[in-house]
Amino acid sequence: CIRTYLLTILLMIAMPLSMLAQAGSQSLPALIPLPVTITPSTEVFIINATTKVVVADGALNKIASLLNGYVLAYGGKLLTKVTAVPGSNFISLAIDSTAIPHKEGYLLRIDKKAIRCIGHDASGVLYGLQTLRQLWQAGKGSLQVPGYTINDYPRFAYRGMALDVSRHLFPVSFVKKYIDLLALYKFNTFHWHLTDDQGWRIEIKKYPRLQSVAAWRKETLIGHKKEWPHRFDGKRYGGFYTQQQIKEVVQYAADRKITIIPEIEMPGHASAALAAYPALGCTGGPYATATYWGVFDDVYCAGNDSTFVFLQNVLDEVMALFPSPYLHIGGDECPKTRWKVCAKCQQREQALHLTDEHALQSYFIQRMEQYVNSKGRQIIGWDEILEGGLAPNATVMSWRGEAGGKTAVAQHHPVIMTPETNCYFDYYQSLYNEEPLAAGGFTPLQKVYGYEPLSESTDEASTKYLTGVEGQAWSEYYTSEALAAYMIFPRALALAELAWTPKPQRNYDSFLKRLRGEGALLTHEKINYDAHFDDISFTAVPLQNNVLQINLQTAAPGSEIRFTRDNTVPTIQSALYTSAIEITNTCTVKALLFNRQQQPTGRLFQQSFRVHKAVGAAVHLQNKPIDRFNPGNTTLVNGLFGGNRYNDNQWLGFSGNDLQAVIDLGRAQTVQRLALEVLNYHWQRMWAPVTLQLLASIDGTHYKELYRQDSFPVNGINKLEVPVTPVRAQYIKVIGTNKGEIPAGEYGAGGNALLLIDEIVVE
Ligand code: NAG
Repeated sequence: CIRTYLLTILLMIAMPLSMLAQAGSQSLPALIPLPVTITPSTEVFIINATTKVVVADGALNKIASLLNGYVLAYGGKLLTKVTAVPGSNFISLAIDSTAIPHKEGYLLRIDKKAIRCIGHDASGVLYGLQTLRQLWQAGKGSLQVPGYTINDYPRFAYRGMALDVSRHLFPVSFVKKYIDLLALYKFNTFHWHLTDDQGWRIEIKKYPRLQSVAAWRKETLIGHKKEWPHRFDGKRYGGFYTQQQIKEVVQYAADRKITIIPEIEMPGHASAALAAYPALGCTGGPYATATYWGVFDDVYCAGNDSTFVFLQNVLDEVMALFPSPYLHIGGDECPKTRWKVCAKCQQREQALHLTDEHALQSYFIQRMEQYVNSKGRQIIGWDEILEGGLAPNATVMSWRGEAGGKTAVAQHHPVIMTPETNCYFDYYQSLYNEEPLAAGGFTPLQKVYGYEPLSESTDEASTKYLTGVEGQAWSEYYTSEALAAYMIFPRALALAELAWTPKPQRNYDSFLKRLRGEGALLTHEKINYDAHFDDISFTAVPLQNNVLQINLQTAAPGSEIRFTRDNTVPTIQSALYTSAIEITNTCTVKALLFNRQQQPTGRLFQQSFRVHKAVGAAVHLQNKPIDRFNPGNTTLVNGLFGGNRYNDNQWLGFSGNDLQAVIDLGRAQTVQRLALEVLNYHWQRMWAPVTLQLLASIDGTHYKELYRQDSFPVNGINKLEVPVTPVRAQYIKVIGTNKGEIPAGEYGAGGNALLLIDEIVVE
């Protein structure tokens, strides 16, 4: 079609330039996201006290004022706005949708006489200025800008970041700062998660108890929920944004070309609202605003019409505050426990011939969608809204992987991808022990950067309905502004580049180089970002004959790694890492980075390896692990134990089938000890096996049971160390019976339990 043709032509023009930029990536300016094309020149423009801002177009007045704010913040002087173009020393802002064909696109030209910023629209102009803001070097009273011609436009129309203010509340000042940063990195959507079990954060005038009751919780859980017994801080916690504050934030965001999508959760995650208005629940309460994290059985009653009246009234006030064409109405994690036994819900199901509670949830969402649509707005929901049938006009936010997104695309619904494996910024970002407490998963910067939405599908429908990506900032563990910033940045920058920059131009090494430059800007913006992205990382490769090869890596330029294996902290005298280390005994490798001045930098790397008889042995699995937990069979024998950042690529997971692994030691040996780990973490659908058996065989046919265990009491990682009467064996078999279907009343009830296992130690 003509569009693809034009696109191809454009790409042909764009490619050589961008490749030029790539080739000289050494000299790429610290721009994030990387623009489509950058052409450097040798000229320099100086922004000084006499520089004029040319704004002929009234629509750009506010943007010109923003520019002034940025200039002032970086040590420049207030610039005078004019309408006529002077001979030189000016920054001109203009909209020209013919010259700049892409929505939100811009052309920024910097030479010694002037800076010209032309946008397709006002957003484009603003983005040009955000690029400018990343280019200039602050001086005393003036700013130096290196000469460039930059032609730029976004890859995706939807570029979002969320913030959960229910679990922890952040002041308006923080929200504004966040919006500033989102604009700086060319995001155009802020998804504001305003209600949840642990607190209702938006003033709704019609329902004062949402302010006096739902906005408050008695106390807050300390640590992880899986730790037992639970400990609470004993401090009443809460608050909410007044409608006046919300208006102020909405305006603030609009000035920065950011749309705010408010989220009002339904039918689940509703404990706080139910605490205020117990008649909205199936049992009538009493209920309390939740004091810990997770999923709660008490949800809005779907059989009670007053639930819908309440939610419609709430949404009326919400729509009056937020001009966004989209409203997020949640839809995730709604247990059906109460609905199953609620007379009103059952009556509704019968009256409407609904097959089950999923259909009832679908009815709930569709009824709300109808209402929202009748007000000229559209809904967005988490991918659970697919279950039981999608509401006709809904947009799906795919978080439990990409499956929901793919299904919705196939049904021709718009989709926003935010798979938790790559886009959840409440997960740990490194395997270092000193990371602050976070949700269980592991999402390092590189994994965010490397995400490619719908990578396998190239058909037109997929690309057409995939509107963009979003990063999630769930705040269970964001106990302060500084911690929130630490968890969100720089992962949000990786996402920004994924959302904006053309796919062929994305390159992690180039990103890291620019990120190091960007650090100064983030520091200037007083953002407590996580600066550990150059820390040492490692891989462990089991070789034959029980040898373990350890590779240490860092991207830090000009740094060297020194390491020890004797448990001491490395010094400048310790061994220099030049190539892979081969270890043949159980030990802890400690390593440190030393800079050009031979000073240690970064955090101390330490990792224990258990070298045993099965390291490097062949592993045969009877059943295939599920994709999400299938880092390869050898991870069972690589001397490393899976950790509590359960997607650390060590655990092997089985869903809908049993674990049956056979380790072939290559020759008969004496075995006197076995060890392994299984994970029991029900809130993540992870269930230890019903029965675990360890067997040994000399010929691979006749097995003898060495050990059997039927209960795994630890909430979390169950570590088994099993001394056995010495036996000659070449084959070790491990059988774990899967829990199967998750029982009623448990998280994910009715779905498949996950059986996770790591490292089968044979000694
Ligand atoms: C999910 C919940 C969310 C929670 C988060 C923590 C979604 C759509 N729902 O269980 O309320 O804060 O994970 O990672 O993410």
